Amino acid sequence: MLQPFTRVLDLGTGDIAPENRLVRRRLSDMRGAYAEDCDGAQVVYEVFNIDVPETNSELQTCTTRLYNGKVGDEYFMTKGHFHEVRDRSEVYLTTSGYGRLVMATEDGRYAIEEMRPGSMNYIPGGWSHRSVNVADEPLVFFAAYIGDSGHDYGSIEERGFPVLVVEGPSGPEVVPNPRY
Ligand code: M6P
Ligand code: ZN
Repeated sequence: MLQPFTRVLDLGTGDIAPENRLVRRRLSDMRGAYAEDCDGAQVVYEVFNIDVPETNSELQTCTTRLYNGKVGDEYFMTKGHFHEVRDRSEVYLTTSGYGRLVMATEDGRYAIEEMRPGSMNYIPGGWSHRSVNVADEPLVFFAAYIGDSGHDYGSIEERGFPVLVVEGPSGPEVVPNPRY
């Protein structure tokens, strides 16, 4: 049995004190994710994790700080993943910034939900998920998911999501993904 514990989350920046593990993804880690080529050391997002055993009796929790920026007309976004254990669900709570949560099923259905301070997005089992920063400031959100979920990036790396979120003349637009 785990010992109870407390962490302190900075709602504006997403920093967790003390954090156990930091994942940092740069443009060079996102190659192939955008229609246009990207490369370089610029940081796209950071994930601050609180590590607990990866079992279905625990909840994994983390915050993501997704910076603002674009590659071509596509906004900075997370890689996106299915859970390895497909039926595992997840909850997001946005604490700062504005974005879109793009979700898709393996048979090609998709859903897009808004992310803004206070929004709680529920991601049911079976839906892949990617967050997209559509504003001029970092998007910060807290996530909690069942401990044994795992991350499966395979199919997303191959064909992406059914739709892309791009910057249009009057703001964010959802367009079909030609590669899907
Ligand atoms: C959220 C959670 C994490 C995930 C992170 C970044 O915080 O869903 O599990 O790792 O976003 O997304 P990705 O792993 O797709 O790069
Ligand atoms: Zn997930």
